[in-house]
Amino acid sequence: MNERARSEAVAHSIENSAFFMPFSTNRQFKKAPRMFARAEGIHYYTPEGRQVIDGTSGLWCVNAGHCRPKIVAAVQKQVATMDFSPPFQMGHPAAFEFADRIAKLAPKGISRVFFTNSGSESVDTALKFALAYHRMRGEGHRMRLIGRERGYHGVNFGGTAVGGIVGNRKIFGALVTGVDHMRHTHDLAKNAFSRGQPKHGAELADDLERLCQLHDPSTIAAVIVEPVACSTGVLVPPVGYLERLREICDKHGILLIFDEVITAWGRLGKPFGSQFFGVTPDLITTAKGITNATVPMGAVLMKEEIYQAFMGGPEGAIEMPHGYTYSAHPLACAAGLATLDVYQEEGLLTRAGELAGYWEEQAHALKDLPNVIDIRNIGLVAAVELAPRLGAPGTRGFDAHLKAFEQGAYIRYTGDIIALAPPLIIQKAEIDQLFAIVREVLGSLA
Ligand code: PXG
Ligand code: PLP
Repeated sequence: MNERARSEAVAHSIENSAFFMPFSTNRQFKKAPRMFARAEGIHYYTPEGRQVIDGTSGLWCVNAGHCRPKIVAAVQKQVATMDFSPPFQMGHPAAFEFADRIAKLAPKGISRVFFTNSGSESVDTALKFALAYHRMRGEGHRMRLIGRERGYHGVNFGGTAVGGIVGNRKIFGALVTGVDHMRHTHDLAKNAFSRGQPKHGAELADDLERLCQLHDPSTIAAVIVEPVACSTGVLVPPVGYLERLREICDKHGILLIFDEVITAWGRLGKPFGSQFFGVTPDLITTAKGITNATVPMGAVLMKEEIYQAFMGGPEGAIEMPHGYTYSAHPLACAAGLATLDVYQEEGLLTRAGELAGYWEEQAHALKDLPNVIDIRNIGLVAAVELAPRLGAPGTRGFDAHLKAFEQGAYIRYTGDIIALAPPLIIQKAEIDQLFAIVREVLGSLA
């Protein structure tokens, strides 16, 4: 087969492929596929060999950059040594070692780790832990779960229910009962072009107090928020907001869960976003960067007192009837241990803090471009919000994504918001390259 015949055959097989792509425009995509074939460092390469700078760390997960030799070698060695080990009533050493190393990096007081395989599983696991914890303590009347408008907590039933993105919820029926939502914190009128945390909006946390008055606090088990809501367009918490949520939860005996699927693993310049903001939740959900995305994995971290609440029954009893076939999978643990080595050897868990000032300057320099109505940033994350086209919201964001790919940068978009979060190994000159492409793309958009 010659080159042309081969590429036509590939195109035909993609257009008719059985693959139902997740969260994608299947028909549109299959007619004009955008494919990656290889990755290294901060770059992807298309099947034709074109280099594309990874502006979003895959999906906010490849924090140490792609195909890091140490992580690759660890996974290769593990798969040839022991492919799988049952996690229920059996163990393998790497699972215990990895949990202990994670606990050492966690905020003070957070000392125990439960493994899952994704952020979505972490969220549903944490919600179940919250309900069960209250019940263990004789407070089984705490059944309500509070999320926030515009929150993203993955796609399982619990996470979809506490999530606050309408399009992700509306076609899935009643979801989970007993869920309510606080208002989101996005306020362009007061906070547009904030650098780091916006000044206005701490009082939005009082929405939790309002829900406490409505439902009675004794019915509420937990509140879950992303410290920075990244998927929904990088909503940075106003100064004082997270502190206020913590206060209200303490006052009413409600558990506070921080969903750190994205904000952990150095994205904000600390191991966990909780440490960056100086607010400690009761439970933390995470995933993604925990293994540098090499092997799927997630985790729920919890305070010692939550763990201890489960340890009061007879010794022969299973303390938590919950877990996944692949919890603490040997390949994931091997990848995770090697990932922590790379993070620590290269100082990647604090590097975003060193780059944040430069990153912020480069991001906000896009302010003069047409249709830019907001720029926000924190750690090594930035978003550019574009005015929607009249009658066609979301098309400007999608066009930016397409054009950037053509120009050599992979960037995420949600509606008309562009989100940037490159691997933490990125160099200043490469930050310049990324923003040069974004500038050209946004400048050329109708
Ligand atoms: N919680 C948060 C805060 C997340 O960001 C999840 C839970 C779910 O994790 P899993 O591993 O089940 O996908 C996420 C995931 C995007 C994007 O483009 C963001 C996520 C996933 C896919 C795309 O912003 N976040
Ligand atoms: N469905 C069936 C029929 C199963 O047997 C299992 C696990 O044994 C599951 C679902 C759950 O799968 P996992 O543990 O991979 O989440």
